[in-house]
Amino acid sequence: MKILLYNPDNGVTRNFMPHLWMFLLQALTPPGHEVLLVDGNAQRMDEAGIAQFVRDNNIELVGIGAMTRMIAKAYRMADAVRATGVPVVMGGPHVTEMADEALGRDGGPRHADAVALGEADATWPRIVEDAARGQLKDVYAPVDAFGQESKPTLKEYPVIPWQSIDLKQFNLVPKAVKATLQKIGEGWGTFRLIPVESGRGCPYGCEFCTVTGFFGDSIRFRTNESVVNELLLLKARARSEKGQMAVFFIDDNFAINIKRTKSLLRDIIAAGAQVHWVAQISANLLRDEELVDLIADSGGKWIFIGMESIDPANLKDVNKGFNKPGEYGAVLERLAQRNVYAITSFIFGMDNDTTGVAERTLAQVRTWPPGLPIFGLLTPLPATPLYKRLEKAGRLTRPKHWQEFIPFAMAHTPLKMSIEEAHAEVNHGWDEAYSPAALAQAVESLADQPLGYRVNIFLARLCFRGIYFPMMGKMAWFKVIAQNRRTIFKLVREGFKAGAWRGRPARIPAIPVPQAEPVVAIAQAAAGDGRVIAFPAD
Ligand code: B12
Ligand code: SF4
Repeated sequence: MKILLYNPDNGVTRNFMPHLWMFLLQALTPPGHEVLLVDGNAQRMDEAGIAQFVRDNNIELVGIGAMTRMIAKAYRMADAVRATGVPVVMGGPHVTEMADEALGRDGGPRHADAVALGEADATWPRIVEDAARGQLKDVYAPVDAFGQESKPTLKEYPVIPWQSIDLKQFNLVPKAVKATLQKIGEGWGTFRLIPVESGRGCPYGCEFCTVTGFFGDSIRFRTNESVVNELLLLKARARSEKGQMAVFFIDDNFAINIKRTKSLLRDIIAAGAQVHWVAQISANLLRDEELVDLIADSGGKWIFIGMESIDPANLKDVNKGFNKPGEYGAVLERLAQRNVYAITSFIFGMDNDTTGVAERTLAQVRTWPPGLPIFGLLTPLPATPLYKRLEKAGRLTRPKHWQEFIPFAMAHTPLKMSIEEAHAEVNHGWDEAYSPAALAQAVESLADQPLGYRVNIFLARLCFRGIYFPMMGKMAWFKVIAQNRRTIFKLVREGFKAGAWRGRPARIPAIPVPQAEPVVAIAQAAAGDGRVIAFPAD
């Protein structure tokens, strides 16, 4: 059977990273079937496009996975596929909670022939075999022989054949400069950010988050050996094609068991499996100096920290009281001393927020080492404790907000400000944090560092700007470049000074950039491609 696994685009940005579920299910597909992958963020497709693709490639089963925010598009694409007579199976966090919606059992139209609930590692092979026999069931639940919910232990993790998977659609290096960049250093013809998981589950149960409900509160880990081997495979692939590879450890809290994280990082170092990596770690776990040393030594460059709020009352409200705003600055300084920087994520529209929350937050951010702040709005995702609380209190203004997804739009009214005021706060946060003045200041704060570091933070800020202000197309990029011309000219001028790119850094480069390339060339290359980066609110 020929199977297509499809992930819909998020409708706003182009994602910088493929989705792990596709590679995982591909690796778990029983022999004898061919699996094609299409990530809508890398290859945009509309309803007619997917129907054509299915017909042209004689696809016999389509699997679609989606988060809540892409579900409306996912349903439209599923409808288009089903209209061709090909069955659709859907999975992922949204349909797990809203299976009746996907199956048309809630009075609405049916979008999926079958739904895979929860983690599908064990059910996917059954789904494929049933589909091949033409006997798909409506619902596949991960249960053991006694009907009890069962979760994969991850001890027997499949080997994803990174050496042979077609990764063309995920190359972040624009085609126009690929050949030139291939010749620089060890080669920059490709640059990919690859998702790797080392464990699943989170015991913290923050009110707005689906993870504890979906993956459970007990954590399961892969063996160190299996993670190290995967990194070695990725490194070998990058080397063989004269390119670069970085890894996003997508664990929800990569250091949730500090002892185990340290042992994994030590094993990575011992095996020479270091790659540049990004991971999500909560601030409370970054108090450990030895852990932070190991993060830096094993290739850690950016840590995503779900700070959410600088107001302890807000944090308590959403069951995230373990975050201590008073220690955020020290945590970031500890990372920066090792040249590890942070993506700091904030949520506005919490119940204790009042107008001016963005400016109060920015005032704190400005006192910290340079990083990548991101701002979102509190969103009641289905089946979360937050959703249930707001529903019970009759506070949901758009109970099925996912059916008409609007980026950065609230679905309930916060207690101390209006929805419009909350939107204005998010707008102010992005506007100020990514203004030409803020970008110049971030670059300036690394004045004691070799030029490459300043180029890194500048480019990273430019890309992150695109999460809120989509920069799709050349014109949008040229406008941004024009607005930031002073900083660019300054960097270029410095680039021509003898020794500007050398010097012993007190800090290690953040995002790897080919150091010999003038910054304008890199920025223009990015402009041609228009790709931007998006990160979650933990
Ligand atoms: C990595 C990640 C991202 C990446 C994007 C995805 C990517 N390229 O990998 C980035 C960093 C960009 C991101 C962004 C966001 N994310 Co995110 N992200 C994650 C994270 C941490 C890991 C995803 C992952 O790979 N998991 C591991 C795989 C194995 O699990 P899985 O995807 O669930 O797949 C399994 C099953 O669901 C099932 N399955 C999944 N799909 C399919 C399809 C079929 C056909 C079948 C049969 C089975 C199946 O089988 C898989 C194997 O068991 C998850 C949390 C988590 N632990 O999952 C949040 C998560 C998915 N993100 C979430 C959210 C809310 C967001 C944001 C909206 C946050 C924000 N406020 O901006 C943004 C959206 C940005 C955008 N522009 O799209 C929520 C989604 C909840 C929901 N109900 O939709 C999650 C669950 C985290 C949370 N806090 O609740 N995210
Ligand atoms: S927000 Fe992060 S720490 Fe909180 S439950 Fe979700 S994954 Fe765990």
